[in-house]
Amino acid sequence: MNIETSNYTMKRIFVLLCLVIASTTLFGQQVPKPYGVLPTERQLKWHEMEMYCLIHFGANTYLDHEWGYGDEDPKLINPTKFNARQIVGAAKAGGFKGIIIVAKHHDGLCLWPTKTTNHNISQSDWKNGKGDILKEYQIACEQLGMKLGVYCSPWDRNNPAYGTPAYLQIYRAQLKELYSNYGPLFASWHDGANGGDGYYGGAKETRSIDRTTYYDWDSTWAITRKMQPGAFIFGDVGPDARWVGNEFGHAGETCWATYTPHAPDEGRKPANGYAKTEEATEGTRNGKYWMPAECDVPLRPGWFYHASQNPQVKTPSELLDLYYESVGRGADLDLGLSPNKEGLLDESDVNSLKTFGNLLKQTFAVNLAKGARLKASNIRGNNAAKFGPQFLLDNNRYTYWATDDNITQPELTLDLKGKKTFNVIHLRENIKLGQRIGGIAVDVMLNGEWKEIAAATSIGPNRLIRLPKDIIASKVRMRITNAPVCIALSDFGLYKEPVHLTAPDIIREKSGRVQIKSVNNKLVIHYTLDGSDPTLNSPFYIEMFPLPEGGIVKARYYNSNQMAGDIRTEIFGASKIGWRVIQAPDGTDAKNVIDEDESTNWDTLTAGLPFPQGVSIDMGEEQVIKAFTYLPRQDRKVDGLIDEYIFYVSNNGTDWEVARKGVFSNMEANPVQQLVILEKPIKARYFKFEALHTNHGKGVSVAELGIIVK
Ligand code: FUL
Repeated sequence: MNIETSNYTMKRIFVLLCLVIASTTLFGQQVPKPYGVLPTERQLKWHEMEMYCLIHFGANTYLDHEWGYGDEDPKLINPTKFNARQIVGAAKAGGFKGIIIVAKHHDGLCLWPTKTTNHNISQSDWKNGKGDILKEYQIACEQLGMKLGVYCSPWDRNNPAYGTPAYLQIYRAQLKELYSNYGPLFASWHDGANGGDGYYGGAKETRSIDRTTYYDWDSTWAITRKMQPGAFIFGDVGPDARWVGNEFGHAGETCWATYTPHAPDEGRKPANGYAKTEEATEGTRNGKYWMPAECDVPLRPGWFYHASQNPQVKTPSELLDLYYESVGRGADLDLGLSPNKEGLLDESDVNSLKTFGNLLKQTFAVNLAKGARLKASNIRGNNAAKFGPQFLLDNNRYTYWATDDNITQPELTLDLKGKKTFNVIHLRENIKLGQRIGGIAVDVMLNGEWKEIAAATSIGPNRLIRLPKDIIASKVRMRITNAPVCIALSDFGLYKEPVHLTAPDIIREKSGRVQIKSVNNKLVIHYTLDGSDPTLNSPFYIEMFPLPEGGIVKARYYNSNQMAGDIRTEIFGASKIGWRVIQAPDGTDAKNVIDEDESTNWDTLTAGLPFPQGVSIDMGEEQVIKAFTYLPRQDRKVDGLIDEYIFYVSNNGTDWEVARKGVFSNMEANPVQQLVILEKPIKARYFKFEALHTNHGKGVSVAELGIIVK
């Protein structure tokens, strides 16, 4: 062989070798093809946040309202002790990563000194008209390492131009001020409540807008993108995050990050305030957009502060439940905080946040799967260094275990090297490659056999499975049961939620007696009737007791180690024993409004009756009525929610005197009990509650009515 031929052969061999090496390594290194629509960088950052807060404060705080009409005097606002650090610090202690400030709510009152309208904080006496609430939050966020976002309500019940094209320019100018003066924002939040009656500069009329066209959202989003490229935009239909469709804080058990929004009327374009939001709770498998769900829910029943709701601050365990039902299902949690008239969060709110934050920290401090021997049924291209299951345990959301293209139902076994006790399972996909997995199951080895302990559907950015009891096992198996393509799973965790005693339920029976329900007979219950927090020295609860005038009942569990649980507080109105309905609209039976049962309603929805529609009650004896309560239907259906009412009293059941007339706001999104305090206590034996209007105008549906005498 001459030198030339040998050179030629050598070259060919070399080229061939390179090809072989390249093809094996290429295959072994080729990342799986992304599946479906993908999140943007901005959305990835949003997913990483998981939890933030939404802060409502304004004229409503002083007037005990949820929605202002638009004619409120800015002078009402005077938060003498306002301390943004206290509020931002409490959110941080709860594990939240940022706060969104309601800079302007539907009443149009701007909490920053805007140049766009006089209806702003500079017209108040707070800091001699020199204050800027947004600025103080910005500084507090910077100091505490928290992110800042803004909510500027598109619906403005104060602005005279609302409903005309001129208002749109004002609204955009407001956004521009917010985008320019408060540093980098992480959120631009836009609610869907739009149009209706209002002050509108003195016009006092109803203004409706076409929700699909009026706001020309695309042009507004272009401003947001240009001025605040890092901010995610929230709305009913995104574009970056969608409303989950309720204000209870629940995502669907199955919840896809992808979503195809639909308009209520076929063929029309969905928009903010004009979408079939009930579909958003679950989202859409293989949906058109990456538009994950945000679960917004207030820490108290309402979004604004109401002293009457002080006993109803959600307990740490209730917050934990919400966490599993939102973040645990791949959504983000947006928790509403409501500073009081002084501009501070009440101590009970601060404490609940703190205990919740500690519970989260304790639960997720140690991944019990760490250190396990892992065995995967398949590893992509046999390339363990790049796609092995060890990446499930490295605390990195984007490194992952992947399988070969044709392997869609792999298994992973974990030898925990000894018995471990856990009650929470965590899974996460590398969502940079899309939402791929549609079902998983988890087994543990018990007496030499695999036993399924959990199963779940959508995984995506997060899936937390809370087990009903502790599992003790040394071998765990995870099976992918449904995936259209090969998997790219980034995290697997086993955790132990610490023992934390939830609060017992307190109910009043039809008999008028109060019952404190125990879920566990190893726990004892202590309770109080004077508003103080129960301690070990408070009376034991043994049996039901009467509470004829109503009042405040507080109860909590203690375990044998004297560990105290969360406190449940219930406020009862006068007992309804001896009450009877003396009048209700034709053909309807209204007894359910006084049966002490939240799950039964009186409704006139199909009766086709004109408004007003009311029910009159004889309480059997004279009472001193201080306030009344209206509990709307609690079955999550949205017809028959009363938004305008009259409350009458009478001493003979025939001659009626108006005691209060008013509106209930935000009933569709947040149908919680409404408490209306009368201007002065009134003595009467009869009362009548009349609906002047309901949300869809069809008829009424009422779960319960009550009166407060103490
Ligand atoms: C809703 C509003 O109507 C409520 O008042 C509250 O601000 C909530 C967060 O969004 O759409």
